[in-house]
Amino acid sequence: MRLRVAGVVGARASPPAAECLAVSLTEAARRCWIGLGGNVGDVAISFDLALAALDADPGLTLRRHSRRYRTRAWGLEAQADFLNAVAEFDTVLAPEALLDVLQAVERAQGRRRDDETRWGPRTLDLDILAIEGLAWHSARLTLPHPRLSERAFVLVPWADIASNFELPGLGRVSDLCASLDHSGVEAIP
Ligand code: A4P
Ligand code: MG
Repeated sequence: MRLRVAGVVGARASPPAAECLAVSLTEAARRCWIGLGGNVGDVAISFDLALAALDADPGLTLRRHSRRYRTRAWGLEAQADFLNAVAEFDTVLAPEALLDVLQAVERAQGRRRDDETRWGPRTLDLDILAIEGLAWHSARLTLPHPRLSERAFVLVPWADIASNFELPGLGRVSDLCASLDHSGVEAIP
């Protein structure tokens, strides 16, 4: 189909709009990885509902997800253990549009950012870990996620599903994962 369209483009000054749209949507789909975390309420159910809501979004297709892990709190240690996982999607959304979708799903699962402290307890946290082939920096969003290489609670589940993915300038997920202490990160049977 794309070859046929390319032939048509060569034969005409401008291809029909529908063909242009089909080509640009095909080319815009990118793989991305979302980190899920939480330690308030029934987090396992929040994860199920969040994955279903994200897969139902027209801009996202769920490909697979990691096992779930019980993890010792990082950053602010005097709080309950977290549940963590990583999910892989294909997306046609622009990076900040993807962040908007994630934050809407967080709110639907009871997240109230105004009541929180940084790194403190939360119902559901959805972080964009990386979008393949893309680096991004704005006031709202940094990609790849700036703190991921310090976090076993991200890298251990990520290595379940994308151990060979190479983060430019940082290395492979499996190598980053191997360089960290995994204590306090336990797969849930
Ligand atoms: N933001 C910038 N880049 C991104 C990105 N790549 N993905 C901005 C998502 N958001 C990004 O996020 C604050 C703001 O960061 C967002 O509004 C967005 O505009 P937040 O989720 O409220 O995070 P935070 O607590 O302020 O800080 P940070 O460093 O992003 O923390 P995390 O990653 O959210 O960590 N311990 C364990 N064991 N497991 C956990 O899941 N999570 C946290 C919170 C602390 N300790 C934990 C865990
Ligand atoms: Mg976050």
